[in-house]
Amino acid sequence: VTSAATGQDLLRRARAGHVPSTSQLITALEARTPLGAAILAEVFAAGGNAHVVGVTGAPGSGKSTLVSAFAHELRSRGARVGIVAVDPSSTLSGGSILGDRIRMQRHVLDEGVFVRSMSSRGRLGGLSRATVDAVAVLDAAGWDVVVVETVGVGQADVEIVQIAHTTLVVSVPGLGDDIQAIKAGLLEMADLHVVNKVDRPDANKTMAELLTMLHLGPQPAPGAWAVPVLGTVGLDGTGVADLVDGVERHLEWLRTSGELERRQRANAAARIRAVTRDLLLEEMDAQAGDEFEELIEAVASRRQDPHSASRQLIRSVAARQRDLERTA
Ligand SMILES: Nc1nc2c(ncn2[C@@H]2O[C@H](COP(=O)(O)OP(=O)(O)OP(=O)(O)O)[C@@H](O)[C@H]2O)c(=O)[nH]1
Ligand SMILES: [Mg+2]
Repeated sequence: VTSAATGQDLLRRARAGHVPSTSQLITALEARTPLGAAILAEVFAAGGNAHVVGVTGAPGSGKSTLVSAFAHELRSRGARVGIVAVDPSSTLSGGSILGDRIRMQRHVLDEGVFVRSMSSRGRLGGLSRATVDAVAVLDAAGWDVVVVETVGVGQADVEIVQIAHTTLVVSVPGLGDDIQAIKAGLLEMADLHVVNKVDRPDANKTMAELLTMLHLGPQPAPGAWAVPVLGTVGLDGTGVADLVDGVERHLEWLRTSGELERRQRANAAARIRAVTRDLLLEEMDAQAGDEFEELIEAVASRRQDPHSASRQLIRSVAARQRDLERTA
């Protein structure tokens, strides 16, 4: 049996609702097995129906707890929910992944919720290709809503916007400095602001501050999306029904305003760029070993400049690719 046939089999079963097949597909893509490579095109072609919701915000703001409550509410409305939790690359935690598993425990017996934790270890920042591929698998397998949780530091937040249709930025009451941090990086990327832990003091103040900050920006044009600020208690589900309403309203707005197509094009462009960059670097490492060493010498001794060295490498990689394709 070829990898492609096995892959098609897995995809067919995943699409029929077989959860272990979904899991195996994600693993195959993550491990870059031949099966994974063989099925990627079909996975991609089968997708495009899921509502992808990104959740980001400061560490410990309650994202995982909230995502769990969010999934619970969606389940009660009949949706099947896939969750991809990207663990920060921290060596401290295994703990954090475990924590996510425990918080997500209530869903373990529910075939309508799928939870996958992934480490972002080994990345300098940003979403790994494995994360993006996991979202593609869940989408292809027919999960209605796919939630991606990333921790609110660095590049991953910027990139979550590139795969999510709707981005939630989670903050918590009472941390004045955090609001400043949100102002710096996360304010513009939120489609909905969530202030979680509103059972704590100063919740109203924090929500008011966020609203003020949003109103300091340019006034939304007529027909534009007005970013709401919603309060939640992830622990007991307070405010979560309103949050789901808001997220569904946002999807509706994306569809009717034409923004959905615009975002899909922007996402496609970002993916092509990211994969091209990754592939070039990989190919360079895999194929251009000796030439790379020579160029390092040449540039270090200033016989050659870095630009022309880089161009030369890209040409070599391209030439080798052509050779490979001809012999394949
Ligand atoms: N008081 C209160 N505590 C909460 C609420 N939601 C979550 N917590 C607590 O906040 C802590 C962190 O929650 P997590 O869900 O792990 O937060 P997180 O943002 O996913 O954390 P990281 O993924 O590690 O960044 C836990 O102890 C939760 O029990 C809430 O609404 N109110
Ligand atoms: Mg978490």
